[in-house]
Amino acid sequence: MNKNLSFSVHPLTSCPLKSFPYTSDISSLPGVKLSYGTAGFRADASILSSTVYRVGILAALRSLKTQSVIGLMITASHNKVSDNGVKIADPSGGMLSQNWEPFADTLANAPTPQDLIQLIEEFVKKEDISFNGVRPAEVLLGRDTRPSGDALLKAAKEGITSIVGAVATDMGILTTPQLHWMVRARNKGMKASEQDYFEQLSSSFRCLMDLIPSEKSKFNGTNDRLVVDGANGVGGIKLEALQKLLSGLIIEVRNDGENGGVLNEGVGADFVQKEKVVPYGFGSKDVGIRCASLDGDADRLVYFSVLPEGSSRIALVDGDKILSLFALFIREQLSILNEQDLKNSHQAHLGIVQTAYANGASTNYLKQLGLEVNFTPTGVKYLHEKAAEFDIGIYFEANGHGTILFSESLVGWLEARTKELSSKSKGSEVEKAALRLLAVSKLINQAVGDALSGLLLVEVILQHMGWSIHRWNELYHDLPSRQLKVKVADRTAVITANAETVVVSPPGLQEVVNAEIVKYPQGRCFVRPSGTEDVVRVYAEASTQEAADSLANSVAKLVDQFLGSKTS
Ligand code: 16G
Ligand code: MG
Repeated sequence: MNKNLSFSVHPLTSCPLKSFPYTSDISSLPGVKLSYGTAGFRADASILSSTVYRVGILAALRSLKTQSVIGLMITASHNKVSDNGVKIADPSGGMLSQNWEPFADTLANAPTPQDLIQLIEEFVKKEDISFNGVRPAEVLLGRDTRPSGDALLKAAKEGITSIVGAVATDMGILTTPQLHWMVRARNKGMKASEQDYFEQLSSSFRCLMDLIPSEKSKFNGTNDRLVVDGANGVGGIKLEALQKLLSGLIIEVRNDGENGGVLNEGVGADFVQKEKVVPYGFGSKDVGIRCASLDGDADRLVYFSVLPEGSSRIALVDGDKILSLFALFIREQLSILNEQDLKNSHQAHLGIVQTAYANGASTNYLKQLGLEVNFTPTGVKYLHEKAAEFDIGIYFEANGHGTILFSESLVGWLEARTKELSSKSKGSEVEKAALRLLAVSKLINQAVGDALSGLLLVEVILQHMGWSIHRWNELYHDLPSRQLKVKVADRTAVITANAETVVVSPPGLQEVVNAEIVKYPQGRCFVRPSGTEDVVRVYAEASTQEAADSLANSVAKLVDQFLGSKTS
């Protein structure tokens, strides 16, 4: 095939694709069908270069279309080290617009270079994408620590620069949330280097620390100590750099990839949350110490403490509990503002967003606090979109991905109000509450869930409350739950509604699932097709572990009966 195929993508727009390398591509492998899904394209790294090249083209086109800087991140998050993946950050720093996902899918699966060219031509025409000669496409590139990242970066750059005028800026090895943060900052005309990221996080952390009420017991002894499992990935390395700018907190990073540990192997937030055991490098010496775990690209965070029984078991403090801690703190500050600030014309609306995987006990707890709890399907893009509807929207998945979004109008109001209060009622409770909220909006990543910024916020809130990890974990007790995977002939046959809580197809399945659920006290169960694996997932919750296991097992059998086992 022609390696340097020159052609004009759009005759009217002079947007030529200069070359077409990587012709032996994943799309020609039998049985491989790529889907952008919830987390971008992921596969064994050895077959990904053409996909990454194509996503490079897509990123440059997206930049031309939006006239903004776009991000391209090379990572497979918590997958094994031999995998890699690629995903796009939109101008806001959020996930790629869902409107473009079908294009991403067809682009990645185009069987021949000619098909690819035709697809691009048609898409450019349909979307009316042109290069006006003034603002060329610009794409910021990031990659995690995977050894395959370098070669894939090269493929991405070639894809990007195959669009005339397009600029690919390599930002180096980064966490996924760092890249999203940088894209957002660039498009807002703000400083966007890694140093700027570290400075923003550390200065807002300092500000929150300074605002801790003096009567609250600050951490002492072992309590200012945190041990972090870095998943042998990029997060630990960045945390070590960040902590040099912090005071009032002693962080020990383990599994930082330095001592021969393998990325995500027996370590990391995904492992800890799913297996509920200590990650490698942790054990009985850590009983009683506050521990946290990041995933491979540091967009997930969970906490845990090692149980004293001498086993490898842990008390897991998952995304739901991080959400609950954040919600308590934000609610406290908002109620000071809403009740005590007479000038408060901006009664801020706080909304919580969870998925069906949130433990029912966490939802009950949040509702008992009087908070509005909303549900969306699984996947950050859905949670993020919903949270953005509120003045302050807090979203988390149980797996530890989440953040707090502040509306621009609330941030603007807080900025103005804190200025006013600093001259008229300096040191008042109202001023402190407004300053705290403003600092949280700067500390917590506004683009995407970020384990590093989330970790700093957890730490400062625990200090603010004077709480140990055990006190925090006692906020509520999780209902026992069980997750199962069912391999079926075609998982796309399962269609769900109401934020994945109800199966609408195949017909009749939900009815028999309901008939099972009613047999169990506090029973809850749902069935959904995975977005990342070729399986159907079953989640069940009930008042005892045996009951949760039994409910999950019976429903898994029903799924199997309705959908048939996978035939290879
Ligand atoms: C992806 C999603 C995560 C979701 C998970 C569910 C993003 C960035 N990541 O990792 O939010 O919880 O998929 O996987 O959206 P599943 O569909 O296989 O259950
Ligand atoms: Mg991740």
